[in-house]
Amino acid sequence: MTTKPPVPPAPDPEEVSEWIEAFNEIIRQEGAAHGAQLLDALSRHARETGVSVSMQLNTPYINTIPPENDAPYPGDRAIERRLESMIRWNAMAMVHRQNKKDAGIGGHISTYSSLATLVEVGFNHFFRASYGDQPGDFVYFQGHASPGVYARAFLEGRITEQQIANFRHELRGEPGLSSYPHPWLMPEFWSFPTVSMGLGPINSIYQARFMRYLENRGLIQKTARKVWAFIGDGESDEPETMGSITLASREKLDNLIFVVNCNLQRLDGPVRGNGKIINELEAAYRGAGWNVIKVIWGCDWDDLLARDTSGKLRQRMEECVDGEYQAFKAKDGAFIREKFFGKYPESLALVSHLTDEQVFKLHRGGHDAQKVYTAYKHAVEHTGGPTVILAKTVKGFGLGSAQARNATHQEKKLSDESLAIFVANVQIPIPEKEARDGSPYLPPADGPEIRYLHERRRELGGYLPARNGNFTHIEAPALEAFEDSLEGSKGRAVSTTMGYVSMLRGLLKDPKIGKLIVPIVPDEGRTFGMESIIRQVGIYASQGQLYRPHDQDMLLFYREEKDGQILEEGITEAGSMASFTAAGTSYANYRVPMIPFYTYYSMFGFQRIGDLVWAFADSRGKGFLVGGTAGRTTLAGEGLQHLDGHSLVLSSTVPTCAGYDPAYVYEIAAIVQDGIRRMYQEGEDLFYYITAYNEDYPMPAMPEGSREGIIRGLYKFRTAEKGKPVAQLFGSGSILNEALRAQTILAEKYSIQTDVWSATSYNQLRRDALAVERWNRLHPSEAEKKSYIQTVTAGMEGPIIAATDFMKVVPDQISPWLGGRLVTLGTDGFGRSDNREYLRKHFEVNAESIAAATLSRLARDGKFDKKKAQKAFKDLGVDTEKIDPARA
Ligand SMILES: Cc1ncc(C[n+]2csc(CCOP(=O)(O)OP(=O)(O)O)c2C)c(N)n1
Ligand SMILES: [Mg+2]
Repeated sequence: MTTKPPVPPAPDPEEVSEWIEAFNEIIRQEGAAHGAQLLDALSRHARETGVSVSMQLNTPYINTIPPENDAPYPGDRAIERRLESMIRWNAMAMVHRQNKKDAGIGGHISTYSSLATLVEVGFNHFFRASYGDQPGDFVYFQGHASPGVYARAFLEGRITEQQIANFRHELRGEPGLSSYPHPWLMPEFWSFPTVSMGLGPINSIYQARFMRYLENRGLIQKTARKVWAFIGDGESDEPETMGSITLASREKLDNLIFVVNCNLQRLDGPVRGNGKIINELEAAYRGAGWNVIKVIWGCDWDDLLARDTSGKLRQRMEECVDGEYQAFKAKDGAFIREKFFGKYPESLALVSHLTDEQVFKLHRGGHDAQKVYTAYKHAVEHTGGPTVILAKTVKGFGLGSAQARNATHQEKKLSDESLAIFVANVQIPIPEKEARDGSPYLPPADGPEIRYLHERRRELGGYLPARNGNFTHIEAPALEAFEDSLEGSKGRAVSTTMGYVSMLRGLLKDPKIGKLIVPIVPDEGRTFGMESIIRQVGIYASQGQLYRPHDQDMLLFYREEKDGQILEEGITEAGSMASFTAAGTSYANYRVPMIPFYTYYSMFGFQRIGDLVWAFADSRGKGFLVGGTAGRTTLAGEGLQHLDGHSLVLSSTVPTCAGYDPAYVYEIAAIVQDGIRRMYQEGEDLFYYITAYNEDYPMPAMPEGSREGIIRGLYKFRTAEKGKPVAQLFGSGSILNEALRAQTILAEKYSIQTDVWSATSYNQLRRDALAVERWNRLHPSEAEKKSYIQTVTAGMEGPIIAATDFMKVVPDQISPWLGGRLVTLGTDGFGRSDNREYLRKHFEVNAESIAAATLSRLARDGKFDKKKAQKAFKDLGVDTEKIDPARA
């Protein structure tokens, strides 16, 4: 039994006030900084002597920056207010009208209404569109606030009235507007897809780090460019949002500013009804070493706080939980007076001179341009680390009966009356009928507002958001430059992973493109034998190497350098994917066409961070994902969680991802060479997923004439030795070797001749066939075209037995064009811990299973004796009665 330590008696209040008085005296005489130093020294001393002092990560629930430090506002507040009202109106009207016209088309009005001031202050005073000839700031907008961003671009004349009328109507044969930020859909407007919660924040952190990487490697000029990320408070619960915040402080990313729109609500209700999200986030970011600026109260609270000599107002601010703060804004001034101020006579007295309406209108900090401006100014001037601004706002701000309600997020349209009232309130000069219809308002081009708007943007170097996908295309190295990979291993047993790593080493030496290569690994470099690359180009470390590594004297020591080229991300596949995204979109964001190679444990790729890959594709990212330790039977020993038999299925779901499953190193070289050509020379929006295996076997030299087939997905690797083949064996990746062994077994034991084909990409074969099929469907009066797979298989004899180390559905992708000839062997089901021999036997993808399956099919086709086929299973050791591995 444990006994609780006795609770010490609370300190005597008189004793406490004596200490406070003495401390105040020090501050009066020596200043606040001196006071802070003394306190620091005192608490350090206390800890050293064993006195436990609690860590204070929260500051009082008031603005971090006191009113006396408010920066003078540089803009014309009256004009900015009018502009903001117009933008608010147009954003809301656009969503409202669309839902009136097309019920259920959706859209959001409440996110932007809470965010408007936060982004408008940025647009008018901070977001630079360029730095000289260099690209400007990067702004990650909250995805659901897109209507507001469109509404501003409409006033700027960058989005037409027709587009506004086609918000969420992208398929009408006229330009429309995508629901959310999607570079794929609006490639000249959006750069950063953010609408999947959490992806914007993590991508923005790694973007800021990648900016430093490019600067430190001398690939871009150092500028004052910032990465701004606007994030929801609800979104902050996503692990991706805050999972990498220590990287930002560790890397001293003072080019990064997070603005958390703390409207206290998410979709269903309050983010922290029973607590305070701002305090929770403050402690987390402060603990992680960020500069935290809370913007909780607007200027109209300054006077109340100055007169709060009793401290009761501050006490009330501390006491209330977010559920109450939300309710205050959903009710009215009388309610706030009674429930908030009214709890103590002292706090009630502070608002006795205000009407209920004035009490209701006391601003939250995030709706006060002055407070927001001050916070932003401090943030951009802060050096040595990232800043987070926690801005308190009201969800659905200004939407009358829809403000701060639990259902506010889902509000798509207001009543026609509410719209008319809104327009009258904020003085948008449109007739009531148009207001009720939700017509957009465009003030005269030569009026003060529009002139002001353009002037501000001119001052800040242009318009945002804007994406420019043009870049100076680079010439891909010729295939001959990959000579080492093409000539085979001369009998030495190596894995495709090893071969890939040597190929990468060669590419890094390429005089033209070597410096553009970005090798990325998530603490798996040694697994893939990449130590030599670490030695060759070093690991990027913004501080260089502050220690002498223990293995300094060894050839392959752990080399960290300020201009190192490898991004060794540690154990974070999400972070590594975010780096891959920053690098793979660098051609558009920085005008530097970086070529990332992200090499990882294939199981922890698409399945773990698939949504980041989807956003990468949306961003028109380029580069190579390389799934090492691929294949459900090739990676020995690791078992169920590690054996990957489906990354190729998942990669096939991404429209711009070309998935390849090469068996030999020369195939990888041919694929990579063609990939660089297509992505960086031809400028195609495309990226690659390539599997790499760790089974060692001799790598043959590239056969004459195989290049096209490798790229298109299928080529003949070994012709039947004696006479005409009666069946075809397709193999991919390391299982191609099993197909080759099966060819020998069939020939030697059963006198069955077969051809063996390397199927490098069922994904490419299928996409080509689908496209041809579609054309044929749409053009019945014209001569039918043939897809590559149809052309190649037309001359083949007999059934096709396809074996893969992935799920059967991978080869099955081409079955519609094979007229029932396809028999697939694959690795459906959970993996096991064992060696390759037993794994392949279990999953029925070994040579014996392939040979037996061939005989079985020939028997069904009447080309082989049925009894002999049945006996073959026994002779070849294939258990016909064991449990189906797909369900085992
Ligand atoms: C990964 C993911 N899950 C769920 C959603 C659906 N969703 C859209 S907005 C939203 C609530 C957002 O709340 P918050 O982040 O607080 O933003 P606010 O609109 O309040 O500013 C949800 C759950 C999504 N977009 N992405
Ligand atoms: Mg919210």
